[in-house]
Amino acid sequence: MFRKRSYSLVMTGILMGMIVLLMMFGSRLFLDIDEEPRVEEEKRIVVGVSQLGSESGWRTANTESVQNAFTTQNGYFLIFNNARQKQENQLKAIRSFISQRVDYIIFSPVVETGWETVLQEAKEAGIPVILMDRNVDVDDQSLFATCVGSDFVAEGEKAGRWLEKELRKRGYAEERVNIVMLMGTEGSSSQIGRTTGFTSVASEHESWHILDKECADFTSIKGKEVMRDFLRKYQDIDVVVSQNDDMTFGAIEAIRESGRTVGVGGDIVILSFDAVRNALEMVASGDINVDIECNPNQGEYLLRVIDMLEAGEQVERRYYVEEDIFTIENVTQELLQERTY
Ligand code: GYE
Repeated sequence: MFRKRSYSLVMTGILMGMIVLLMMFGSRLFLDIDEEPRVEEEKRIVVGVSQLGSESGWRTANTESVQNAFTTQNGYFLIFNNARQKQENQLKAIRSFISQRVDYIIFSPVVETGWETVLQEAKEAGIPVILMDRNVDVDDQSLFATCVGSDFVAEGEKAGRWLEKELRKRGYAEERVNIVMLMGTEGSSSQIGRTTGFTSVASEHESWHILDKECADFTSIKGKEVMRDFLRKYQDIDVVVSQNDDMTFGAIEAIRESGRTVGVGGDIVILSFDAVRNALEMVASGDINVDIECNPNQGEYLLRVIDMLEAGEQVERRYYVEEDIFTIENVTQELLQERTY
């Protein structure tokens, strides 16, 4: 009896031991399986990107460049938000990035003013902010780590210098030239810079008359509307300076509908900005006289900046992307084929 009980006790002990071992081993297995990706995820750098909208071909290319850079393969977790051209949406997105404790905030500010409070909040949370494409107008420069984008004043000046040369070439240097300007989103860096750059060159020429300048929000629809108004108001427009390709497409439609012609050999000279592929095709066919390039491929630059910040290196206050000028003379078939946007 005694023996029997001790036998069953031993058996129960062995059985329990086996169950415990199985549980330990089994749970170890499960832990190993889902622990590994969790470690990987932990190593990823979380980046919150507040894109200002999707108003233009340029913007679509810029978004693609960012999304192609901040991939999981590159070690990132990207939280992307499109603000649809509204500052309040950007403020909301940035605040949500702060509450999610992202590692970096990248944002393309729709306008330059009104960012102090939210940038202060990011600073207090210890999250570095990198500006992309456009700038902010703040007194405290420590509110952002750096900016990656274009020199918009230089772009505007390039347009002015090109017109100067073109008029000289045509023998019109001293004659009256009537100019209208289609401007981008009011208060945005690209609008401010391109306007400043172009008007500073214009102010050197007494014969240049800027008849009007109006905002058309960088969109094709508004570009067409504003151009239509200009054509109704002014009979003698010689030059259109349009601050992006999308507005240019709309403006050219309006000009043609009014019975006038554009481009090389046409009634109205067209100066545009961005140089997306559709526009470059129109440069090649002579419909747009000149396109001042604005480079949307900023993802790679942003990756490099974050690498530097991660390594504790000092970063510059600004990084400018490389940009060119296109006319019928240098838009080749190869360039058009290579253009990814
Ligand atoms: O030129 C325009 C876009 O800020 C450089 O914004 C950017 C401008 C670009 O909508 O197409």
